[in-house]
Amino acid sequence: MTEPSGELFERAGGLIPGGVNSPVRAFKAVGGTPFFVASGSGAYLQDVDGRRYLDFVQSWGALLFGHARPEIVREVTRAAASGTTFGAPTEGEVRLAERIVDAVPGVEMVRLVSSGTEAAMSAVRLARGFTGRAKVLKFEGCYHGHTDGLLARAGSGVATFGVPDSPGVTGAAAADTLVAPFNDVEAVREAFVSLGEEIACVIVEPVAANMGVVPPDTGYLQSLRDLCDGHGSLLVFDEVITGFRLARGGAQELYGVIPDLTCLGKVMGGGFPSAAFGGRRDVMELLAPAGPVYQAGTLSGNPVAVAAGLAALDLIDRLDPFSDLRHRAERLVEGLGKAFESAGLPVAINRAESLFSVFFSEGPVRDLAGARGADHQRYARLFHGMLDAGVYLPPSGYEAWFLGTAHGEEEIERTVEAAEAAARAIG
Ligand code: KE4
Repeated sequence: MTEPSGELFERAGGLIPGGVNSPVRAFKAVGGTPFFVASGSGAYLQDVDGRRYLDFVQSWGALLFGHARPEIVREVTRAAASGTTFGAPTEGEVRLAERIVDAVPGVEMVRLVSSGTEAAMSAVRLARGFTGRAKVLKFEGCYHGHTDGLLARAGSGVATFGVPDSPGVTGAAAADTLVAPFNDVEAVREAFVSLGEEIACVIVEPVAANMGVVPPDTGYLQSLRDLCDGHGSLLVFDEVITGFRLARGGAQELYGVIPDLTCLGKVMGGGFPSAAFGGRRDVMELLAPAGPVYQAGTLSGNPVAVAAGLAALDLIDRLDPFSDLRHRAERLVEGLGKAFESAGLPVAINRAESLFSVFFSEGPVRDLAGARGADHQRYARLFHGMLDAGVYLPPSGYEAWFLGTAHGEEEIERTVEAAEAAARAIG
C-alpha cells in the first residue's frame, strides 16, 4: 500500500521542485493538494488513496482513446519485448512517417522528436534557416513549449517585441520574438508592415487551447496565410493539441488552411513521449543530415513510442471517432451551459469540435485578455466541487477539457449532474 497523496506530495516536495515534474500538475491555479495517480482505465483514474475520478485531463490531450487502451498496450508490450531503443532507424518510423504524411494535408516530410517543445523549437529554427530571417511572430496566450524564444510575452502596445516571460530567458532570446493578440488580424498586418521582411515565421495554435479554448475568428487563419505569403514568411501551425483530435488531418483539414510547417504531438504519441514536426518538402530538406539546419534526438522515433503512435493512428482509421466525439461534446457543453445558467452563473463555453473549456465570463472570450477577464476563482470552486463529486477537470481555467472515446453517455450524464450540483454551490 503506498502512502496517501498528501504524504507523497510532501515527500516529493523535498526532491522535485514543487513536488511535480510539470508545473500545472501542482494545482497552483485552483489550490489544494494534487492526488497521486495509481492507475488509469478508459475515462477513469484511480488515485493512491483509492478514490476514482472521471478524467477530463486525459494526460493533457495525449489520450484520445482513454487510459490503458488495450490495442495500444498490446502493441507497446510487443515492441518493448523486441528492444526498447536502438538509436538506429527502424521500419516502424517509416510507417509512422507515412501515416502522418497521409493524414496531415500540409505535411510532405516529417521528423519525429520526443516532445511538443522540441517540435516547436525545431520548426522555428528550420523556418529561420529556410528564410534567413530572425524574427518570429507568436500570439499572446498561445503556448508552444518552453524553449527560450517562445517564452516571451507581449510588451506594451499591440504587436510588440517580446519580453522574457520567465527568469532565465534573456532579453536577447526574447528580442527576436514579436507578440500579438490572438484573433487580431490588424496587429499582424501592422507587424508585417513594419518588419515583414525580417519575419521568418508566424507560429500559431490554429485553435488556441492554452488560454482555455479560443477558436479562430472566421477567416483569421486564412488572413495569416495570406500575410505570410505576401511577405515571404512561413506559417507554422502548432497542432500538438489539435492534431489528430479535431479531425484526422487536424485543424488544417478542418479550416482548410494549409501551413508551411506543422508541429504535432500528444495523440500521435499514443500516450508516449513522441512528437513531430513536418511540412513542405523544400523546407524540410534543409534539415540535417539532408541539409545544414541542425536538429537531433537520442530517443527520436523510439520504437516503443512509435508502436504506441501507430496503434493510436490505427484506432483513428478504424473508428473514425471525430463526428461522434463532436456530438458528445455538443451534448456535454449544452448540459454544462444549462447547469451554470440555471444557477445564474454567466458563462462562456468555447468549443471547437470535441475540444472545449469553460469561462465564467459575462462576455465572449476571443483572446487572452478575455480569458484573463473570466472569474478564475469561481472556476477553482467549480474544480473542487467537481473533484469532490469524482470528476477531475483541468486544474486551471486556462486549460482545455479533453473528451475522448472512453467518455460515453453515462460519463456525459454524470458530469452534467455533478455540474448542476456544483453550480448551485459556487454561485
Ligand atoms: P510538451 O513539450 O509539453 O510535450 O509540449 C509543449 C506544447 C506545445 N504546443 C502546444 C499547443 C501545447 O499545448 C504544448 C503542451 N501542452 C501543455 C498543456 N496545455 C502540457 C501540459 C504540461 O505542461 O504539463
